[in-house]
Order: sequence, then C-alpha cells, then structure tokens
Amino acid sequence: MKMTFRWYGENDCIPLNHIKQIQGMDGVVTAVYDVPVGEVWQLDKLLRLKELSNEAGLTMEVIESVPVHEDIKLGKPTRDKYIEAYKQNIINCGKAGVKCICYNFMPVFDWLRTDLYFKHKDGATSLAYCHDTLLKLDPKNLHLPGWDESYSTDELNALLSEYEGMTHEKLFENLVYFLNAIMPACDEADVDMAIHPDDPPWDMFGLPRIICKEEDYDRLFEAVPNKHNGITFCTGSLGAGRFNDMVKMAGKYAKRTYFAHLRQLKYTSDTDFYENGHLTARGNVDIYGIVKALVENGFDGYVRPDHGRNVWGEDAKPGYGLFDRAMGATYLCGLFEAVEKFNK
Ligand code: DNO
Repeated sequence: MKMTFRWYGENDCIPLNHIKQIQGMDGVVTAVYDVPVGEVWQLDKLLRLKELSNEAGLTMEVIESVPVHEDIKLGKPTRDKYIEAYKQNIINCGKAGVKCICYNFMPVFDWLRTDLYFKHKDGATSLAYCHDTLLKLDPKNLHLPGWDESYSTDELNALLSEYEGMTHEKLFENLVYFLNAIMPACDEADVDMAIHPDDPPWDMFGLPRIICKEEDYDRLFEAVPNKHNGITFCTGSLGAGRFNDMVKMAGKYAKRTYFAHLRQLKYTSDTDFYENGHLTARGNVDIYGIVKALVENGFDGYVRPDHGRNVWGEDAKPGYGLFDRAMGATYLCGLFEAVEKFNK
C-alpha cells in the first residue's frame, strides 16, 4: 500500500511540506487544473508538479482526475478527437512517472452533496446529503455545494438537453468504446485507469449512472478485460448505496483496485448521511473490514484518506482540510500495518 494525499496544486492552501509531515505519507494525488476539459495537458505542467512534489520528498504517481469530455460520454461523432487528446494525456502522464489515473463517467455532474457545513455536536463540520433537499433542486439552475461550476446556466441547459433519452445501456456502450480506444495508450505508458464510482450511486436528475454496484463492475471487467482497466474503490460513494456489501466487494475486486478512497459515512435515513472522521466506530462503513479484505486479497495500490471534517477551527475547502485528513491517514496507516503484519 502507498499512502497518498490529495493536493490541489500550487493554489492549494495546504503546503507540500505540511503534507510531508504526516508520517507514513508517500505521495500526492494531483492534477493540472488550468487546461480546459478535452485538451492535452502539456508535459511541462506535469513535470512541474512532479518536481515540486519530489522536492518536498513526495512522489506524484496518481492523477485525480483527467476529466472525460461530455462528448465522449454522449457518444457524439466529435468523441474521437477528444479520445485522441485523452490518449496523449495518458502518454504524457506516463512520461512524468504517473502510474494511475482516476476518472469518472458521471454525466454532467460529479459528486453531489446538499450541505457543506453540516454541524456536529462537538463543533466539527462536514459534508452531508439529504435526498429530499436534492429532489427540490432544479438541475437547470444548479449551484451545488462542492461542485465545480465550470458551466454557465445556458451551457448547462444545452448539455442537459443533449442527454435527453440517454439510457444506462447507451452510456455503458460509450464507456466501453472509450476504454477500448485508450487501452493501447495505457499499455504503452503502463498507466492504470481507475474509474471512480458514481457519488451517490444512483441516477441523478434523470441522468443515468452506471458505476454504482457489484454487477456494474462485473459487467465492466467482462467488457474490457485489459488489466489497465481498474477501479478507484471509494467507500464514501459506494457506501451511500445501502445495497452494497463493501467488504465483499473490496475482497472481490482487490486486484483491480489501483486506488482506494477511504472515508466514513453515518446514515441518518435510508438515503441520507453525513460524513464523519475515518474511524470504523464513527459510522456505518466498516473501514477495518474493507482494509482487511483488500489486504487479504492482494491489494497493492494507492490509498488516500478521503473527505475529512473541518476541525480545530480550520476553514479549509470542505472535505479537503489538512487536520482531519491527516488524522485519517495515520489511522489508515495503523490499520494497514496491523492487518499486513497479521497476514505475513
Ligand atoms: C470528490 C472526489 C471526486 C473525484 C472524481 C474522480 O471528493 O472524490 O470529485 O475526484 O469523481 O473523477
């Protein structure tokens, strides 16, 4: 296991040397943020991030994310041009020493939450999700917490109408087309692709979501068996689906898991939850059971603590402060150490 920490590049308010001070930290997970989706990231931008990370004593072997252009998800004729650019990004990432690329295939919206500052009794705050609140939102005029608002309202409207009639089957076919097209670049660069599950793992605003549960992964690996086609096992995303047996899934897909996002959720109803500190006892996700299942089944990938709470007065990007993620990382290092030693 290699422990990593998400770092939002040179604009992140958390400096690399603070990240390095978290004991057990091997590297950062980052991205090029100033190139529009669908364009090629210049190699020198990647090399600059790598150099900064290495100077701080950290590796840069995981990219989260290289975003997938909507035309690829929509299966439009223009997709081939964007796929070519994506392949070049994979090659450039490989040249910069990247081993794993995290991406998602969610139409239009990435992760969704309804509250960025859910208040805990002890004064901490965290992200939360309430399904009824979400249903009342108008997707055509959406300003959701935590969502990168890169579209204008007009662009969003246009994009949503392009998705009218999109089915799960069609979206899945478009994912398979994309993966088959990029696998040669992954083979050449020896880079693993790690698809992030849909968060939360169910359809949103009538848009299909296809990476939500066990059958979805079975279907994905059957369609594209290449070993570079792998997953980001995100306990917070999959865990919101009460139907997912995550300990079982962690074991079953351990060897296809190139990246693990480990985080805790506390259920407040059949659909709602808030995020909590990483400890198994603090929520409904069996972090211990998942780590054990991963280790015992041959997981050898990257791990990062996922969303933390804001604690000790820190006012950081919600979910991505230093303090609680640092505590999460050391907790996870302890769990891995214990489970790995026990299994030797
Ligand atoms: C949220 C993140 C996601 C993730 C993307 C991967 O905190 O886990 O935004 O980076 O879905 O493409």
